[in-house]
Amino acid sequence: MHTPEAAPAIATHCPYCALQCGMNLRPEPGGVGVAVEERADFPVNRGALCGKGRTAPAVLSSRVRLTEPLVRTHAGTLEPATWEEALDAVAAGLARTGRAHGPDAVGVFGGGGLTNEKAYALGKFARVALRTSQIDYNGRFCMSSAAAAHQRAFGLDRGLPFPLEDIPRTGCVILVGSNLAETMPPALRYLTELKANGGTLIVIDPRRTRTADQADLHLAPRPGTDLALALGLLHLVVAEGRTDEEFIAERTTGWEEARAAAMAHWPELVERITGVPVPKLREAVALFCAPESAMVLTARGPEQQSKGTDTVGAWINLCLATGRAGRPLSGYGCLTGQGNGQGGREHGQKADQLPGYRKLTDPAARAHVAEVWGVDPDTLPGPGRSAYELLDALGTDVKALLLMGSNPVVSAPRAAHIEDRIRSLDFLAVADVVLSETAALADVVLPVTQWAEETGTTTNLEGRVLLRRQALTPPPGVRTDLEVLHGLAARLGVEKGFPTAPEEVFEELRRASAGGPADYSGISYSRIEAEQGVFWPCPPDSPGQPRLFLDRFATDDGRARFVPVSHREAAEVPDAEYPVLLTTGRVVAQYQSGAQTRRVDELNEAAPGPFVELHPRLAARIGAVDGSPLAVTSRRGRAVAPARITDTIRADTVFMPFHWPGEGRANTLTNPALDPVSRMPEFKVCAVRVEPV
Ligand SMILES: Nc1nc2c(c(=O)[nH]1)N[C@H]1C(S)=C(S)[C@@H](COP(=O)(O)OP(=O)(O)OC[C@H]3O[C@@H](n4cnc5c(=O)[nH]c(N)nc54)[C@H](O)[C@@H]3O)O[C@H]1N2
Ligand SMILES: Nc1nc2c(c(=O)[nH]1)N[C@H]1C(S)=C(S)[C@@H](COP(=O)(O)OP(=O)(O)OC[C@H]3O[C@@H](n4cnc5c(=O)[nH]c(N)nc54)[C@H](O)[C@@H]3O)O[C@H]1N2
Ligand code: SF4
Ligand SMILES: [Mo]
Repeated sequence: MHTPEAAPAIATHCPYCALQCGMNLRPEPGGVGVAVEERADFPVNRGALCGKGRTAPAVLSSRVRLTEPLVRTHAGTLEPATWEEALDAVAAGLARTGRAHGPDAVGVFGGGGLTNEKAYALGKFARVALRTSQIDYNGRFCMSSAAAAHQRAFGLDRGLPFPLEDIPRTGCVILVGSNLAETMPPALRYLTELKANGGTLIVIDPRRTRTADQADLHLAPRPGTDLALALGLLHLVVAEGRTDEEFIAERTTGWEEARAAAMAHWPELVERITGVPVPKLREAVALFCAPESAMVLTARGPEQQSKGTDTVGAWINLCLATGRAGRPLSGYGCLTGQGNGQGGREHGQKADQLPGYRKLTDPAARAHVAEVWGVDPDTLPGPGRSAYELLDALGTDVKALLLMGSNPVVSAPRAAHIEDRIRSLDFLAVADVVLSETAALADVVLPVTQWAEETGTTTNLEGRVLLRRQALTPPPGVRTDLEVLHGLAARLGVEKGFPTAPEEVFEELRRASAGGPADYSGISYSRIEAEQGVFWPCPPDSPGQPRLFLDRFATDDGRARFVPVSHREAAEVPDAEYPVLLTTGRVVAQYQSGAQTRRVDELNEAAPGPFVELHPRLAARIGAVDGSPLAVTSRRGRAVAPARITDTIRADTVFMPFHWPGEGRANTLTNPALDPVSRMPEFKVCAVRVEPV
């Protein structure tokens, strides 16, 4: 709608996923809302948006969001309070617990949707204002296995070592456990362009998804068997003489051990484990090895397993053995998920980490960051627990929690147990934009501003640092997360060091990250705007690095490291009592725990509630009727949701999306078995029983 006084559009990015699509926001006359407009100049999405991005302004409405702080009364209800009362109550609750039980009795839980500035400030708040080691965040549930495998093989974790624009120009892409067509719809274009250019696409997913529909070859392994599959392909590569010996000799170490491990996974064995026929394995190897360049991209399918790190390692080994890494248009990459899934893992809200992707256990890193923070390095705590272990410790070792940017009542594995743990806390404070299922359990709820109402940077799945500019004045009753941390720190006796201006925080982050693996010191707000984003690492005067590892890997000797890995079973395998495999994931119209998207009418109409996807053969065996309720039971609990019968899923597997609370909550069922390296829970495979209600 055009009016004479229409304000100029402001270029920004979507609040949701890691694609961080560019969009323009035009403030509506009167300053109460914004309209989303196409932003064709931003290269990642070139104007295209999915339904979530298009409807994001609906969550800005005061009808669905929090507009005043809430404090729990003696009668047990949440009632409106002033900001002074609310912040006093939070500071008192956290300080009381710390005094009574020591600083590590106070926990902090963050989110990969928080901007770099917020993630940085939250990590600093935990270590400097609370002096607790007990901080982690929901990114642990997201890409932590790929991050760990990246570190192990390449010495550096940036999700994609190349920009998305390289994808259409490579020869073959293996997409492992990513349903891009639903989880990053505008990125599907890169795959259709790949095919138009003569490249081939292999999709590996137990379901024939809308993404798999695009593939030249679709392999549908049993959930939890990707490790065997990757090893089987490597076995064939060796057996067929398709290794790149020159690359292996010049650019890698550890091949002999990795080769020996792969040779134990002969094709017939792999067929038995995965359910993928040997001829299809051979076809995949032929497609992958024929062109000059090729890529492997993984997402949550292979990563959210109790062996996710080794599984990603096996895919990296395949790339290294065939010389498809550290070369133009070739490599391994992870499609990170959350809006700031990349930056959120770099600046210190992770249990073992300091800003700039530095290690909390590294004395030089501690000294550098302590100097920026103006504290004695000896006062910085050591590493804490991982996300699930932290949530599991609530009410026992960890008695008070500050939560910012996650809704674990819906999204954590074994959610009924985690909900109990959260209820058993002495004190819970939640900063959120809506009254999420977790916020509803809090003693104090702090209503915060949203993407269009504040300024901050995110780092998208390519490692491209982006700027979101404030486009609109927030409602009077809300504050920014940075103002919350400033107010709490002051009440805890730390007057300085928690500025509220995002750019001031970013300037400090630049200094704190300088010289670290994720070096942002050469990046500024004005540079980001002038250049459509800047790729890290970016020391001063660097142009930024869209493409990594072309000359050397980030290891001490510059060589990539093969890691010898072998297949092992999922933590839980089907048996007589629980004979079916459950896997979980997403649908296009809902985002994560649904806290935001379940408040948007258009999205609810498209995806109104949970369901259980199952094959007609399984349906016939158990007597399931399409649309009728099914009970799904695991060792953790029972969930009920309507059956959705489709032949696009394996007959031994059912699928549930995890976006809803209540009876149909998928995470009531999931198994919190953790990967030993990344501490990632096994969201993608557990054993269940399925029966009509
Ligand atoms: N619409 C929407 N988009 C989103 C999000 C959202 O919630 N909704 N969340 C964002 C975030 S944070 C993330 S992390 C990404 C996630 O993006 P994706 O990883 O694409 O999403 P998922 O649906 O979790 O899983 C992808 C696929 O893995 C398959 N899968 C299940 N088990 C296995 C297995 O054992 N092996 C293999 N190979 N595949 C398996 C599932 O069938 C599913 O199709 O999406 C981002 N985008
Ligand atoms: N079964 C199953 N479970 C899963 C997964 C799966 O595939 N299967 N995937 C996992 C993955 S990959 C992820 S990433 C997690 C995500 O799950 P969650 O961590 O629960 O993520 P969200 O639902 O995005 O929760 C973000 C919360 O923070 C609020 N919020 C948004 N922006 C801000 C902000 O700037 N400041 C503050 N203070 N609050 C904000 C939102 O309103 C929302 O309540 O779920 C995991 N759980
Ligand atoms: S694909 Fe992701 S970033 Fe793009 S509009 Fe949709 S949710 Fe937003
Ligand atoms: Mo995620």
